[in-house]
Amino acid sequence: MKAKWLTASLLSVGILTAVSGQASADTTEIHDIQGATHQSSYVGKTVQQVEGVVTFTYKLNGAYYFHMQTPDAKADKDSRTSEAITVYTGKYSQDVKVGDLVSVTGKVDEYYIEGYSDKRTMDLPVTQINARDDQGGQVAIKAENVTLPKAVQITKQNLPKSVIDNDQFTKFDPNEDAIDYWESLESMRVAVKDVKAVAPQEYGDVITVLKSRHTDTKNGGVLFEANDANADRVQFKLFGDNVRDYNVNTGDEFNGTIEGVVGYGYSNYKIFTNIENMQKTYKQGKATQETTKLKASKKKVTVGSFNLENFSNNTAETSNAKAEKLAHSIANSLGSPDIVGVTEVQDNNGAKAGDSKANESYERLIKAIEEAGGPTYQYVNIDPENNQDGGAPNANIRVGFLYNPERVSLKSGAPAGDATTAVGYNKKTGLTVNPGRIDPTNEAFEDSRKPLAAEFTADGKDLIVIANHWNSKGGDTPLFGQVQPVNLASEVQRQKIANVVSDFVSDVLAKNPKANIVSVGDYNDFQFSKPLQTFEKAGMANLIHKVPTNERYTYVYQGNSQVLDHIFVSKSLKNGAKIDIVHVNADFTEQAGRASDHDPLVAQVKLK
Ligand SMILES: [Ca+2]
Ligand SMILES: [Ca+2]
Ligand SMILES: [Ca+2]
Ligand SMILES: [Ca+2]
Repeated sequence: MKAKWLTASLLSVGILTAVSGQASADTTEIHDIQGATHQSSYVGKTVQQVEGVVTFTYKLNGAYYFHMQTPDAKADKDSRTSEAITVYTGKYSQDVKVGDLVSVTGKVDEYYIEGYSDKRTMDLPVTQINARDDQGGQVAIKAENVTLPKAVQITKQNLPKSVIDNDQFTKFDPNEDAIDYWESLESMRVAVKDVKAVAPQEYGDVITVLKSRHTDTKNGGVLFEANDANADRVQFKLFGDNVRDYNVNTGDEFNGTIEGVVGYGYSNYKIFTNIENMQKTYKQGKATQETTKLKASKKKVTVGSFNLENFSNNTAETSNAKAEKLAHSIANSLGSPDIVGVTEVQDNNGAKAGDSKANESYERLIKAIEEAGGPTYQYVNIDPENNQDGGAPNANIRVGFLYNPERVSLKSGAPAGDATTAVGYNKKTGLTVNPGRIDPTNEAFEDSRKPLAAEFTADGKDLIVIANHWNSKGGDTPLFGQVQPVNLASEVQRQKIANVVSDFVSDVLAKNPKANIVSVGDYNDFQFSKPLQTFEKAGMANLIHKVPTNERYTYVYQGNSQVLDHIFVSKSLKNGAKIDIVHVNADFTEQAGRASDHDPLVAQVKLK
């Protein structure tokens, strides 16, 4: 069941009766406003002359903010109540600086400062005082160069390890729930010593864990698992120049103490700090881009899978550098697989205009692979109907195949399918259209990619390959969000898609139990998820289970290493099948060589 935190917390603290008389002019302290709760009981009230020391000043999206914190001598004895608050001053910067003791008058608000368009229904708000002088607010400086309140040390002892929330906000227990822990420190000065990055820098954020904590992956990341969302990740939001160009990769270390203030944005609590504080403690880690260990074999077929992250022939949107890096990955890092299932191939002009033809996009990639030393691939594609398959408007992302004609051929006989014709299977002749889309008019695929099936021939044997790009996780509520437990809203459609693709392979396997089938792509879900377990039950073994645990990820989301891209094989191919995830992207920034947000993978099978 999902519970709205707002309702739960309102009920639990009984704020409807708790506030009367608290907002008198000279006694209101920040910890009164914050309370031991996510939702201030002062919302909507004007507070007068609240005092605090300015600890951090910044500008976000054209608006000015500062954090102020109660001097230590006046703090309450309750570690659950934050002693700091965010002050919003609007379009004009108040002339305050770090170390000023200020007195602030303004209206208390729980505000969604920074986030996606759905932040009001997904995220947690930040308690702030609106001190805009054009809205009745006032900020007065009482003293300068005041000693800053002591930073709270974030340590292995006090940082919750495994629970984000386990009580739907009915209990405010910062010792147990990470979501309450960070809220108890909201806007406050904190310090953390010795951390290591579990993701590459992105959008100016660096996500870490304490250095003393074990990590799971070969490059130093932490795995997202069925019962472990790594509650103890520590995220930094960097301020300063060129923070989005800061080259931090998974496994890099920060040795020393980093101080900052706690904020929240884009679904996560973050420590706001200046980039210099990270730079002066930085030590490069050991992560390097790798090359597949699978050795080519004349008797076996290799099938790769690669999400190209919006690749088109529009050089204003897809740079030559990106094309070259993707091509190098396919030709060299993946060892030029005989067949590559590709996702997020856009139409020729990308998002610039409609028209879903993609011949130039494929030709661009094929030429780049050739120039990178790979074979001259051919491609298999069905153009979708314009703007019917989701993704960026007018870009018409779709799945397709590259294949090396020196190694495999597209099986002849059946006509090519089109955007709306469903592919079927005949035991004697194979796919009824080749290539063909799987049940493309089924409502399961509304505004999403239709899987593409193609039948190849290698050494006289037939192989059906399916390329998938199931609907994204958009719509799921965030881990550190207002809906607890997390609501996997997007799984509903993926389950429908899983059922349709499962029906297709079940039909093939019923007619031909020995059929060679490989299904690849970006399934946008985990090996332990219900949709992917459904697909396994249809007779498709997920080769991901064969990948060593420390390499079992193709994507890093908010510091959690996870598998979204999978390769499944039918029973006839399972024995002896090999798989390798080739880590060239997910752990790395663009400066370090990232070409896509996903790592590619490759499997090797012996056709029966
Ligand atoms: Ca307190
Ligand atoms: Ca708060
Ligand atoms: Ca709890
Ligand atoms: Ca287009």
